[in-house]
Amino acid sequence: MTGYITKGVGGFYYVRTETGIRECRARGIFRKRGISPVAGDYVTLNDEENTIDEIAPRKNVFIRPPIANLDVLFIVASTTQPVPSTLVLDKLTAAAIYQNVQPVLVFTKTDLTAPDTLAKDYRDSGIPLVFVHYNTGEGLDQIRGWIHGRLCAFCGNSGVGKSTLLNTIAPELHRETGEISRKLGRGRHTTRETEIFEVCGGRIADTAGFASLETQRLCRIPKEKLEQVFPEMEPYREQCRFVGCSHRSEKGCAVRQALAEGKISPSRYASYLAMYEEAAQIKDWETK
Ligand SMILES: Nc1nc2c(ncn2[C@@H]2O[C@H](COP(=O)(O)OP(=O)(O)OP(=O)(O)O)[C@@H](O)[C@H]2O)c(=O)[nH]1
Ligand SMILES: [Mg+2]
Ligand SMILES: [Zn+2]
Repeated sequence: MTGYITKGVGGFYYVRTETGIRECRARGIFRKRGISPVAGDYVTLNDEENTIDEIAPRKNVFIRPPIANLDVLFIVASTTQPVPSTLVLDKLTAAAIYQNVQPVLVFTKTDLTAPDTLAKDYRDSGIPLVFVHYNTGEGLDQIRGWIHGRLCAFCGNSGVGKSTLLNTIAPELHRETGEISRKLGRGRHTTRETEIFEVCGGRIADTAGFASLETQRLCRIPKEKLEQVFPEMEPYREQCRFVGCSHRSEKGCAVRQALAEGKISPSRYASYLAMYEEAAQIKDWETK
């Protein structure tokens, strides 16, 4: 029988199969090989022994939070309180793309402050944007559309409105919102297991900890690869005069030309430069 892992707790794995959820153990062989099954893994079960016998090749895998085969990462940011740092958003979108995950930027609290600046910063980024407005319902169908048929997760700072959004699109999850979540939730959230729920014709991984994605080793992007995780550079980077152009100050740089012509956003380009400098400081052995 085959299925996917919805949750792993204390050596037990809960596998959703055609006939419902099965509680299983993993075969010892995985530990010997240094592989641990995680939520999102597609697995083959041994029906007699009730063990996971095989893990299908993964599209991607994260250690913290533990999840595999993620399709979409919703990066939720608020137009006001807490005001987003575009550098943090750009690191998260870059880390997602680097791990073969589609980032989707979701802007909340558009009823309080118009998202004009953010809209301008990301208009040409090549990253899908969703503006959520609860009074008009704007954006909600777009979110549901992204979830349909995919495994998705949400990340973003405390207070941006992740739980509020989840409660609107999937009320059955009963997320705590506002002060209550922050007063009661902290300790529990950090240790909580990843769990996958089926909603809106797709799946949501209920997980905490993607905020630190950019600091994780798996997501450290070598400076030469940074141009690949800024989708808006794609049309220009082949046109630079020098092969291996780092798009920082070189003569004949088509990316800088596009920046000068207003085709690439200054805030996105500033993030590229900052990330390039950071990546240049990391020694090779640290990225291995
Ligand atoms: N006006 C307005 N308030 C919002 C919106 N989205 C969320 N809020 C409010 O912002 C506060 C924080 O929302 P939550 O959904 O709890 O935020 P969260 O991202 O889940 O926060 P953590 O669980 O701490 O990570 C709550 O008081 C919400 O009612 C919005 O679009 N407009
Ligand atoms: Mg919350
Ligand atoms: Zn260049």
